[in-house]
Amino acid sequence: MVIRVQRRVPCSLWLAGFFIALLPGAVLGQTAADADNDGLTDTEELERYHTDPNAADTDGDGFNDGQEAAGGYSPRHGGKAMLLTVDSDNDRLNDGWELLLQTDLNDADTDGDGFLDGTEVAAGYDPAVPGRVKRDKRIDVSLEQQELTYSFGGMVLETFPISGGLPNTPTPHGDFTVQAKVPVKHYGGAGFDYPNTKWNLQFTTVRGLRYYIHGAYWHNDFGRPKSHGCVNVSYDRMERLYWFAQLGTRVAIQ
Ligand SMILES: [Ca+2]
Ligand SMILES: [Ca+2]
Ligand SMILES: [Ca+2]
Ligand SMILES: [Ca+2]
Repeated sequence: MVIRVQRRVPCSLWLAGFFIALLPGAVLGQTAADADNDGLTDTEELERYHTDPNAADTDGDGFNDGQEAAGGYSPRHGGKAMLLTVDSDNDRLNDGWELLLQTDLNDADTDGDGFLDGTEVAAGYDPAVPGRVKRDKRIDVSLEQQELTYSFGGMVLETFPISGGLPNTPTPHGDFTVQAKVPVKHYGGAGFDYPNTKWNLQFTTVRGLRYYIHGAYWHNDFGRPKSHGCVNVSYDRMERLYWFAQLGTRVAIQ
């Protein structure tokens, strides 16, 4: 019986089995064990998500931990709390970005250098390496795709649809930087009036007109050109991008 099964195993699987046999049993056990069968390994639960490895639904909201994590929901905070909108350790860095940047979502100062994880990211320093180790921030806008991506140290934090300029009021192309952060602005012109517009990142001035990436509360048509030349972002996303961006952060618009 055993011999028959072995004969059916392809050569590549034989080799894989050989190398797996060389691994210490403890390592195999750690990486594979999922005691509560919720889709997250015990190690992921203990070291990354800080969920209960023996309870499939740590926050008791009816969805198991693995389902929630895969869908971008927090397995710790119940209901429809998203990983991007909760901050388990109150260090100003949301749980979603902590997982991406491999910091500890339950330790406010992962690298133990005296600065909160969120403070380090806001200032452009690596929160996982002690001291002042700089990481590159950049914002990329594709007008063709009507999409914005921003990254920290090469790690993409978010990608989402935007609304750039309409054909008669195009968004400038080029390599820019964040020149000013303006919390609230009043946009107005012929046929439009948008007071109290939040989270405005100025990136260039052309013929006396200042151009911004900013929140837009007056439409939900992201993914299609809509603006008078600025880059419109939905409010729920713009607050995080505004927090992330610093004066001098690169803005590439193509
Ligand atoms: Ca588990
Ligand atoms: Ca749950
Ligand atoms: Ca945090
Ligand atoms: Ca730190």
